[in-house]
Amino acid sequence: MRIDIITVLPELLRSPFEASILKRAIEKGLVEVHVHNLRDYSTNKHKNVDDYQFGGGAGMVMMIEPIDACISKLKSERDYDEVIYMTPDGETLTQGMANRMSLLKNIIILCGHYKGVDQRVRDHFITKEISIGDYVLSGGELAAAVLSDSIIRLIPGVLSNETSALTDSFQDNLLSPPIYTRPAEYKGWKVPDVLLSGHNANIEKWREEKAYEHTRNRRPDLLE
Ligand code: 6GU
Repeated sequence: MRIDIITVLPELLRSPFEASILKRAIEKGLVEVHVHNLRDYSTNKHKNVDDYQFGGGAGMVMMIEPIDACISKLKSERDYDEVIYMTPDGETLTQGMANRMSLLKNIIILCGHYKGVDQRVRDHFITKEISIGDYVLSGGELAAAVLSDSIIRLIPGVLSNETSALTDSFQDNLLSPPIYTRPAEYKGWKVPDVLLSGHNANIEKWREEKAYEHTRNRRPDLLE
């Protein structure tokens, strides 16, 4: 898979891909992440990428020309499955969306900034608009990193057996059960006996019950 991220703040999109699972996925050649500085595609001598709103109103708008230049260059080099715009009024990201996107070959992610992009970008270039939740971030960069992480970790070969995505919270619309490691007792606080029993069927049954109980308490909406 190849992910091309277009942003006015490329520095915000370095470190997420330089550690741990995402770094290893890139090193293994399972994903390529290319970050493009929108300013490099500015079409005027001042290197502007934003301008005042028509009709007035506070806040700048990302201009269509640099975005068209960058997206068109990328599209001339390969086909893209989706051109995604990160915006708080997009469709809220779910595990199901991440699962489906992990099967794609090439995607572009455009990070919104300032007040957002000229509507014509959304009308003519964007195929999918995604939000990561009902709160407002300063820009789409952190949201793009969240989206990329949620997708990349699902690409076959990225996670090892020990870190398998199959037992993650949300993977079956269930939250994860409690987990423990050594010591088996700390300050009198004990690990549940069943987990030390070595009886795999009982352990599985316990985990399933706890997952349901936890989901019922915290996120009953997931069980509906
Ligand atoms: Cl994608 N962008 C911004 N700026 N804020 C957000 C978001 C995206 N998703 C949730 N809040």
